[in-house]
Amino acid sequence: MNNSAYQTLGFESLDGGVCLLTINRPASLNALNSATFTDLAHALERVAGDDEARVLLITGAGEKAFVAGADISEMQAMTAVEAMALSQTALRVFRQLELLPIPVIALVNGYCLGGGCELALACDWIIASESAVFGQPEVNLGITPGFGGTQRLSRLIGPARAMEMIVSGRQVKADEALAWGLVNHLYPQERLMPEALAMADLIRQKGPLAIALSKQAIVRGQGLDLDSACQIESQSFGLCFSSDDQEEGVAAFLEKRKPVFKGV
Ligand code: DAK
Repeated sequence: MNNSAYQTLGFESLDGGVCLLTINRPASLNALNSATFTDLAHALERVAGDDEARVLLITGAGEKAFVAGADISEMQAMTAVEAMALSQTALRVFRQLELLPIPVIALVNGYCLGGGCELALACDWIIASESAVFGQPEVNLGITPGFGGTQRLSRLIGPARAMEMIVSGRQVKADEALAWGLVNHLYPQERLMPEALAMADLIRQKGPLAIALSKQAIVRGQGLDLDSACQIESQSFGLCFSSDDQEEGVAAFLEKRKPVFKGV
């Protein structure tokens, strides 16, 4: 069912708790403008407040691009103060995305450049079509990445590879992105959505609370030293033992049946 009311996004609730967000500005290869960030913030609130939501998929409309960057036409007349305000908005929205309590998968179906690559990096992992192209080409425009790219890209693929991508602005093809660990899996374009839905189906059968706590430990642990990060894990682990889901999961295993999790 398409229940989208957005100017720049498609928002659909599919069966099995799957939410699908489609960046929908195909005439500009789904470039992110200010309206997109407003729409995204609102849509993410909806997802966060939806108790039935289990997985969020994010993709781009059409077959040519996931997102070809921030909208360059909007940048032309921007003052320094406006540019920083936009960067702050984008950082806030991408962090909102990163902190959702459900897994978020980016389905990269073509160009994934600049702000588009930064959007994909704020998702939990990326799957891509074999023809996808990644890049941080901001240096071509005389600017730096401004939506978290210098940090999230370095953390994911290491500083040397991130440095190469960012200072050269070169386009990285899908197979290289896979080898570098930027992408988890590559599929033919037409398999991208079915494979994402199959993964969503697998996730949906697991305990939602355990998923939310695992995700939180991974995301919040990224910025911490090992000892502090492991403390988050330990507390999450302990918390699970106050949940119905933990009782159900263990009982189901011992009774040789499938668990029925409720997320509490
Ligand atoms: N913004 C606006 N329009 C774009 C666009 C973009 N990023 N990318 C493509 N388009 C538009 C094209 O202008 C064209 O529009 P029309 O001429 O048809 O009206 C249409 O999409 C189709 O594009 P092309 O005709 O160029 O298609 P091609 O197949 O020939 O080339 C391409 C595809 C992806 C290689 C090419 O379009 C391209 O190089 N696009 C730009 C890629 C890029 O440089 N992206 C921006 C990276 S920089 C900020 C913080 C961060 C950022 C910005 C500001 N602040 C804090 C203020 C981040 C910036 C970036 O993302």
